[in-house]
Amino acid sequence: MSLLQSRTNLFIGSRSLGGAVALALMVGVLPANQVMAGDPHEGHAGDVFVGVEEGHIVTGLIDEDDVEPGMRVFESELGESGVPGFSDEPGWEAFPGTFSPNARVGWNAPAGLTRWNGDGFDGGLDEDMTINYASLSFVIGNDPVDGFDLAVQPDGGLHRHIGFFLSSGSGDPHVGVYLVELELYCTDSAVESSEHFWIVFNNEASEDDHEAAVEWVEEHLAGEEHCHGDVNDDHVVDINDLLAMLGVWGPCDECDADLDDNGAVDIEDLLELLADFGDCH
Ligand SMILES: [Ca+2]
Ligand SMILES: [Ca+2]
Repeated sequence: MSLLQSRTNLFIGSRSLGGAVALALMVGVLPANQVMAGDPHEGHAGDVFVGVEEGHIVTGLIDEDDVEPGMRVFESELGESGVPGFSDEPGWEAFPGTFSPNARVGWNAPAGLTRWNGDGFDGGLDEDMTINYASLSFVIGNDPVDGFDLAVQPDGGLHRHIGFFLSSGSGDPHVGVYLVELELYCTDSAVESSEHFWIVFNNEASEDDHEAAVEWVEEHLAGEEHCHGDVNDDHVVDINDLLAMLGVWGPCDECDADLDDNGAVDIEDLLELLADFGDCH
């Protein structure tokens, strides 16, 4: 589906204020970050860290004031801002001095859009993901596509929120978890593109489905070892996870500490936690 068709479908479907805002975003009337509430200098947690190491762009996760390096799987909730199918999260942040001041940094999609089927991801969808910033946009359908680039700040840093908008050529997009594969490139020939990385978008499916899809991507695409023993999800298995597990010992419905999902927190889960003890991703 072409962008023009997307816009037309969107226009026809825009009965709400949300739709009108989405339309304004699509046609570039409003920069995405102007629509979002809040101070753009706050709330960077959850943004994608963009750095350069040994001549390559690398990604990480901005976590409060810290950077978790090497992360290649990110999460986003479509519709969270009130506009169905839309999100401008995660944002993108490079610290001052990362790039030369005249450089531009951009996004390509080396794979088509896919959707979680409970056991992997299916392509060949009716849905498209439109990615835009002001008047720039590209559409991820069933095939790889080149995107657009933005100028870095005069200090060589970057902080932008680009828009992601899920639409369908045949009515409303399906509820589900959608996978977008991206790479970052730089117009400075001394800086090579990033490895591929992924954003796992939840379009009104359950948190459990979203989480399962994220874990699958981490294990099967990003090659990360997932720590089941990391009960509190802080990327280390330690005494806090053990205490959290002991605190819910016994029969337990959908507990994080029920590592093997058998409806009870018991010795099997404890052994699995102990086997994972230490740092992990
Ligand atoms: Ca932990
Ligand atoms: Ca169990």
